[in-house]
Amino acid sequence: MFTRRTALLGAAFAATAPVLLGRGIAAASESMTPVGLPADLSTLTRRKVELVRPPFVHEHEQVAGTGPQIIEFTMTIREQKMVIDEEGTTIQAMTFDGSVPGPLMVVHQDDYVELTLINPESNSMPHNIDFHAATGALGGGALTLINPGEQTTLRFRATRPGTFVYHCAPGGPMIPWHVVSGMNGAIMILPRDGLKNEKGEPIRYDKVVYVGEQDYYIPRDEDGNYKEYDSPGDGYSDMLEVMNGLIPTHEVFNGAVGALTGDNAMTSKVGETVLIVHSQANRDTRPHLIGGHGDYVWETGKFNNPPEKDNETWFIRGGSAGAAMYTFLQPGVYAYVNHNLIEAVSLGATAHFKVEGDWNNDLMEQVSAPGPIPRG
Ligand SMILES: [Cu+2]
Repeated sequence: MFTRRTALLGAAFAATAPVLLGRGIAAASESMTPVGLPADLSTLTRRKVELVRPPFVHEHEQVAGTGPQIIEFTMTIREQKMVIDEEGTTIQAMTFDGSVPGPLMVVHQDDYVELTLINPESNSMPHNIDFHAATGALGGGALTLINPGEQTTLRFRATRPGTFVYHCAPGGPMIPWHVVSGMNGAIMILPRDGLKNEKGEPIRYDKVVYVGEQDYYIPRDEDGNYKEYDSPGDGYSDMLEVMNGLIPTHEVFNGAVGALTGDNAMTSKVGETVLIVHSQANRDTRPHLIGGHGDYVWETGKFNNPPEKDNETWFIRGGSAGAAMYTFLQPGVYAYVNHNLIEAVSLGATAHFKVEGDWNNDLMEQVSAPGPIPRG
């Protein structure tokens, strides 16, 4: 039967099938219902978690207080126009739960992540979700492709601890287009007994923040002004052209230039230990905290590996999420940047931490203020 579903999905895949076949991942375009023995989860308890907007992270225990559980999440896909810089440039964004990046999900190793993904009728595109943390079926992408007006529930076991990206991956050029239109986020899977330092000793954070870095490719008109579109589909071919040049017009934290600076700055205080989870679903980046360090850094984000220590800058590979832990030692405003400084200053990849507390003159002191050179 020819339904609206097959019509929409058919349209999406007609454009993308040659690319998929060419790369040998044709399975992506076939509807697939895996057959296996039903998993017996009857002894597990369930817990519902309300997701929150980044840079904030939902409440969670660092050390699991129980055995593995089924953790239930719901995300609604929102296609929405967003302003992405101070000049009012817009994008017809595609988002998980209305934010770029989507919310950070936190579970423990061996928990079951059970996500209900909703694609409201008001949207225009099919979407899905590929969890880098999950095993099989394109990270869940093959099982979650939904049209506007549909929803689906996916469950996977969080077998590997670490920070991992999730993103939309509907096939062919739709994949990078949806990702650079905002459809990405991260999940943090904590070891059941919490994080550990390089000696295997337990360490804790007082606060966790989630910074999602986003490259945008906004088309310009003949006069060089950024173009606006009425829907994501309207801008598709123009944006594909800019994307294929591989030079982003914007490189931002949490969806827009200034989303984490000034009044939107993240906050901390001297003596507080902050875990910064940083994802980039598409492109390499190199976070740096100006005037601070990474006390412990899991560059690749995978907690079974000992953290690096005392980093000045760390590398987040495109398509991954890393985690850095730092205890602030001095008050002030710290810029947290992508240390490609052109991207930080000219393209937008800058955030601020406002840190309260007392200055430590032993760590740094202005011995004499700037002034004229004394005449000899
Ligand atoms: Cu999508």
